[in-house]
Amino acid sequence: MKKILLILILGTLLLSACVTNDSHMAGTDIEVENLWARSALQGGNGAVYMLLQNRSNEDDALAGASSDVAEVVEIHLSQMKSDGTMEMTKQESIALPADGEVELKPGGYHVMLIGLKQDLKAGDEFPLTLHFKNRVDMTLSVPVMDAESMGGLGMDGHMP
Ligand SMILES: [Cu+2]
Repeated sequence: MKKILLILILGTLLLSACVTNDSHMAGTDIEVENLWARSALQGGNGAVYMLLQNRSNEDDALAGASSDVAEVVEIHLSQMKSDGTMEMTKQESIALPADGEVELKPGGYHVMLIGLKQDLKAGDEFPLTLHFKNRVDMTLSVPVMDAESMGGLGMDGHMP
């Protein structure tokens, strides 16, 4: 009888360990580094950049973002066209492969802030929420920096 009880207790412990592990897997294993937004003026557009790292063994995707500082928030990709000009296209999502990373940076992927409701001045921070395909939302505090100090690019705030 004692033996059966022990097995039951062990079984319960193992089960709860698994459940805890699962909820961790689905929630907190995306890491964000090099997060910043370019400084921009109210009424204009801004852009947010970051390094997204998927520390799990499951594929995921950045499926969108939202922020109170802009009328519309979209995921964009900038690409150099064959004629040498930059073209920006809206993306439905950005793939985040298992154990992989993707960098949002000037001249590539970025989160576009369209129709800013306030100035974004160097030194400010503002909240941005990321939406993932397979995970809960993640809200970040984005530091604003002068584009010049981060390597130039862009006079009008819409040049990513
Ligand atoms: Cu853009």
